[in-house]
Amino acid sequence: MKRLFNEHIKRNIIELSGAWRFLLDPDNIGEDNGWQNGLPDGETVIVPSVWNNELGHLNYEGCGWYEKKFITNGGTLLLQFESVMTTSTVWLDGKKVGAHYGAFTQFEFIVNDINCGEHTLVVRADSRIDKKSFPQRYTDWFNYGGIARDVYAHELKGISILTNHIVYELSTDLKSVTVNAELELYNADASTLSSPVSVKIGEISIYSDDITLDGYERKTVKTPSVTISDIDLWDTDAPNLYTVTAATDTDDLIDKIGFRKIEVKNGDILLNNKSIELLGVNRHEEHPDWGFAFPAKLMKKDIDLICDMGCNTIRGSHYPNSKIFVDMLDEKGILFWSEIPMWGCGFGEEALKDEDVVARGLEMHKEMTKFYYNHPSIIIWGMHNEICTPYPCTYEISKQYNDHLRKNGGNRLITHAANHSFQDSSMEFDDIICLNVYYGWYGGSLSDWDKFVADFGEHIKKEGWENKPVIMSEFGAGALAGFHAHFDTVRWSEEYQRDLLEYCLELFHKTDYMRGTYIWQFCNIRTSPSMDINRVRYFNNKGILDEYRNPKASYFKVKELYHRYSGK
Ligand code: ADA
Repeated sequence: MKRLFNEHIKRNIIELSGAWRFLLDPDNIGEDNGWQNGLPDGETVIVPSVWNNELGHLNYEGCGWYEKKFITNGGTLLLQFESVMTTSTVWLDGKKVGAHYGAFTQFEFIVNDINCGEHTLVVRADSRIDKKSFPQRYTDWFNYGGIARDVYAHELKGISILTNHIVYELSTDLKSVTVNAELELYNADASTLSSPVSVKIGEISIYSDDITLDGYERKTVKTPSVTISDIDLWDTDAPNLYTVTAATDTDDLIDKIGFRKIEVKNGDILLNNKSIELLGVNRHEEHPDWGFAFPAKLMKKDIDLICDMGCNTIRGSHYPNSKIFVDMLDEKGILFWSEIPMWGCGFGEEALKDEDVVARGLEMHKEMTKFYYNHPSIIIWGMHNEICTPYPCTYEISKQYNDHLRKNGGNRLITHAANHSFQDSSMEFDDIICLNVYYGWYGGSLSDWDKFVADFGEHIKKEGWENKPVIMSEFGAGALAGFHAHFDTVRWSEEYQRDLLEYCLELFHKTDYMRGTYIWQFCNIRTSPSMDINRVRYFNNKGILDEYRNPKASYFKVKELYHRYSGK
């Protein structure tokens, strides 16, 4: 996995990113013609990448085949894919090893008895959309296809460590922590093996014991709780991280953890017992020249810009972001909202009632909580975005997703981004209520905001939700970079966007029951041709910066206001 640090010292990792042979398959004939044994033809492409950035393939939706030859010492291999868009099927030496659905979460396949020498890995990525797709056709980002994040082959030896979740609870005074590990172990050998297993946090051992597993046995081990005193908290101003090392005699898994407490109390949000106002932006992990195959160097640049604006949080709208990006947030002390790509305006009632579709969302939540569990920066799990909550079936969807996130998501707040503010029974499940509202852009005018804020304040009292802090999770306006005019005349001008954001931020900041804002959006993004609503240039132009990260007038206004609100 591409991280800010090495996840393994003992384990041998073969990085498979780089040159792959590639061949488009618009008629999906590849499997019938044996391409899983190796491509008959093709060009060299560099992975990670999306084919839509290649000349002539901008709007291609369909199958694309990738082939990579690599040499290994053999034994048991764990094939790790950080993101393939969107349906992927994987073969090794012509033998199918597995398939996966979902564009934004990693997946892994374990294969045993591999000979030492050269092998052929083949992947079919399929970006087609149908009635059971997740998200659906109508979605406000571009439907890219390809191997969008990195690929690795791990050589597993003996008793191996697949995941290690550090479960903890801070003391009331936040000076000590009670902690245990939840390890997923796997015996990569055909024969029964025993090994010592240890877990250390920093230099402190929290577990050491022997374990015996049958051949190819997989087992979850929950270690006993121990208490560590005099810990250094993870906070936005002091993001202290601890290195966690889990090891057996033949394998290891290294991660980072930060101890922090996030909670809601009496309508406020508390980080480490201190009230915090969330000053944020919505950000897509997208760039017109890389699509969703977003390079780590640009992630740093985006974070620097977001910090320059005075933000303390980012919403990863609308899908799990690259782990290395979340590592960067852990290191910088930036708070993060992570969610699955349930872009609700595209899900009609038929889709929301389709068990396969709802199950796909639950699987994505399971993958998200499994692979992002230890990141201290993630303080919010988003169940979904703008699903049509007046449909009765959405309550059950929210209940299902909320149950999973509560049981398996660690110390985080749970919410969903709502665009039916006064008709949303799913808010019952939320720790914080989050509203997507666009007065002044999709209808209405700035003066409508004041009445909305007053009415919603009454609504939460009527529903008995006064203890739930409210966040404005989306609001904004489009602006064409370089297009200037006076505010009260011209939509699409930078000044119109700037003044709308100023009006909103000042109103929300002074509203007692509101505890945060996520502006829509950090920068312009390429969007889908299916978006038939005012997407000039086929871009969503509501960025505070343009798609090349050049600032619009709004950038400087947001920077002025967010720094004033935080006093930093
Ligand atoms: C919705 C949606 C965003 C974006 C926004 C817009 O709130 O959640 O992804 O599409 O509207 O720009 O209209």
